[in-house]
Amino acid sequence: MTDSIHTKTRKNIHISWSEQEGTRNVSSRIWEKMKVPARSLLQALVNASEKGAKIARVIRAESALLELLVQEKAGDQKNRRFVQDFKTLADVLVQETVRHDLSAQFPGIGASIYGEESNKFTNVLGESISVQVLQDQEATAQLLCSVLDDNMAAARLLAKVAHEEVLVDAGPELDDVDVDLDLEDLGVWIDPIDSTAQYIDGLCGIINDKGLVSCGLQCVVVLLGVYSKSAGLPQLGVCNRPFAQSTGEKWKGDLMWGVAIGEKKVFSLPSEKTTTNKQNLVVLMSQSEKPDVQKKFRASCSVQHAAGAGYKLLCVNQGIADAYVLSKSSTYMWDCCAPHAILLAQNGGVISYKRLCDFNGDPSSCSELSLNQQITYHHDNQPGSGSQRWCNRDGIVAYCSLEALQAIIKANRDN
Ligand code: 2IP
Ligand code: CA
Repeated sequence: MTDSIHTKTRKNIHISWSEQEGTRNVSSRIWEKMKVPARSLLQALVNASEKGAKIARVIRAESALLELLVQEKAGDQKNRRFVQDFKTLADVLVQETVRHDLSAQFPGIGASIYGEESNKFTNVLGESISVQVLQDQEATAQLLCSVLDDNMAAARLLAKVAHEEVLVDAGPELDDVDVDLDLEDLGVWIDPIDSTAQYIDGLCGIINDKGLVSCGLQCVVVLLGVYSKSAGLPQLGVCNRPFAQSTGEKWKGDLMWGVAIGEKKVFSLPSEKTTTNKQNLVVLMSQSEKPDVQKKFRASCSVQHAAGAGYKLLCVNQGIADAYVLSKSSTYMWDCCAPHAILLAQNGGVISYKRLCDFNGDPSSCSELSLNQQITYHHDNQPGSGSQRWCNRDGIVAYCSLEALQAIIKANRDN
């Protein structure tokens, strides 16, 4: 988790946005608060997620970089000068690239971007370097070289993709995102590479009859979520799978986004969800879920396992599963914020597992529970220390609709 501090963004500056996303003109018009069109921010998130996905793919495709990842798996040659491993550098580079690109387009937002990883790398002598994307490719390459044990070839490859321009067609639904956001109220959670264990293993998962993979590169997701600092609720989310489909030697990615700002709910899939042949409610769980919780749900649901918190959440977004139930505190705000925004856009949601167990009302009245008990993402309000401050300590229950939540309440209670 980075040590970002909330700093006040400037007032009295109005940033106007051209219809061509990515073009910014700062005018002297005075506004009380800095407003940004949600559409521009979403397009920037989509582009940044794709750059993150590219970095993840390049590392697996380029032998100079893959070797570093594989060495790490073998555990025999850790970076001699720096304590951190290459996997951490890959994560941090994705995170810092997103921070750099968003900050270039939205001045002031950088201080409100929080990621899973600290960007400080420390060597055995206790000297530290902050990994950042700098003003140009060469400067970034030099900085990366210093944490890569002077491996300039690897540093140049990474710097090249970090500085590439990426513009993604976010789809026709983007036109419906016609609301503004208050820049000062926004916080961003980044999980640069979720399912890192699958990423390092690098295997191709096999799709089962439910449309799911239980493990493999397909479970890797870049997660970018924006939340409201005042309300704590997620508002924009982009989930990008760098390895969605294997086409021979190459991987093709896919992404999904959603917007839930007050009454404005838009997401990037057709409203008709994927129809898989489901007879029972499909509930995703971690392989390490408590046996008694698994048993309880197995009585009336089809319980499926898959790696990756982000991937399981995304499967609920995609209609492949109806819900994801986790009784333990093993997810963090950066895992959930982005897919949670998409679920809210779809009239689903994420509540804590504890709230599910505590709810003793009629299951048909679960709309109250859903309306008032969504998990929140406020940065400063969490007790505890270290990364535990940002964990979802009471577990999570993600559901695609109120009907699914109702069925989950019944399954949890009846058995
Ligand atoms: C992990 C990753 C794990 C998940 C865990 C997350 O994030 O998604 O796969 O456990 O909850 O925090 P599981 O696969 O059992 O659901 P990361 O890979 O970023 O550490
Ligand atoms: Ca994660």
